[in-house]
Amino acid sequence: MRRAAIALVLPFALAACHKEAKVRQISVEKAWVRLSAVPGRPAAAYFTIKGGSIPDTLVQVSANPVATIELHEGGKMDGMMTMKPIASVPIPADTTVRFEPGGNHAMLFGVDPKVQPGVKLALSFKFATLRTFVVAAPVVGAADPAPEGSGAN
Ligand SMILES: [Cu+2]
Repeated sequence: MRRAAIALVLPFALAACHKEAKVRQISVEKAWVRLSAVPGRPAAAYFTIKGGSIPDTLVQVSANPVATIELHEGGKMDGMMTMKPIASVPIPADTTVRFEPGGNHAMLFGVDPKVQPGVKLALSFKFATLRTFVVAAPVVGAADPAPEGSGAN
């Protein structure tokens, strides 16, 4: 008798628990890649990271057809575009962090020539929590506008 009562109560308890523990996960959106005008020169990747309920840190971006990808901090000094490599990028909780032209970006060195405008490049994003996302990033040419819906046009 007692056992049956517990069995009845348990599903409700689990449901309530589930609701309260609803944690928003970090997400990577609107990723895209712009190739260099000069073959063999590095390409740049842009994307938007939406922080989850728990702070995290972007530590690596990688892709199979790319030899090396560095995170770069972009800025301006004396009217000139500048950039420098950064080891990681903190993603505070509930904060949107944008990597966009003129600002922070990922720099793609040694891009396989088969990566051409119109294809999608599978970019892998690794976070300090070991969470990893793979996002299909549309590739555009150097003079092309940013892809529709990328937030950069
Ligand atoms: Cu750069």
